[in-house]
Amino acid sequence: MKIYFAGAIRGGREDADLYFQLIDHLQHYGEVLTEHVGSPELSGKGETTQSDSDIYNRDLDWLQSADVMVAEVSTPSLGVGYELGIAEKLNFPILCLYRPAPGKRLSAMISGNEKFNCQSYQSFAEAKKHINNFLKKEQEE
Ligand code: 6K6
Repeated sequence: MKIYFAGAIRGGREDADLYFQLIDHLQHYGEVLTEHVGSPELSGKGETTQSDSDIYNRDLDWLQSADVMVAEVSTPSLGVGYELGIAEKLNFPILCLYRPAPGKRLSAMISGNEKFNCQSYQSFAEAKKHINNFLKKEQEE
């Protein structure tokens, strides 16, 4: 199974450690195409030797080859929102993980979309349960 993991980069790296752990768990189910999203070395500037246009084209190719998408959407990110919109049109299963926080609400464009399986969680263990439920179902199909 090819898994596209989406998480904030220029949107903010506050959850980078969590992305790393989620990706590690996802790798039990298949190939995570976007392993770099959890990289601890990657700053919020998303600095790289690659041009933005190379990053965009490579990520779109990966998105088109993916079987499922898992997005961590607690940190608002234009890139993740864009990827979710494309993934919806590609019509594959999408899990959105969200950690509620005081004074913050998930965008209605994500929580209000029936095509997105949105699940809230408080702990890493709870996030893993949502991933297991989602991917075990996909493996059966
Ligand atoms: C080099 C090494 C790691 O990251 C880089 C450079 N930047 C990016 N590389 C790959 N994918 C990226 C990069 N910047 C954004 N993206 C994609 O957009 C990822 O797939 C993320 O899910 C999403 C993050 O968007 P922003 O708007 O928060 O940056």
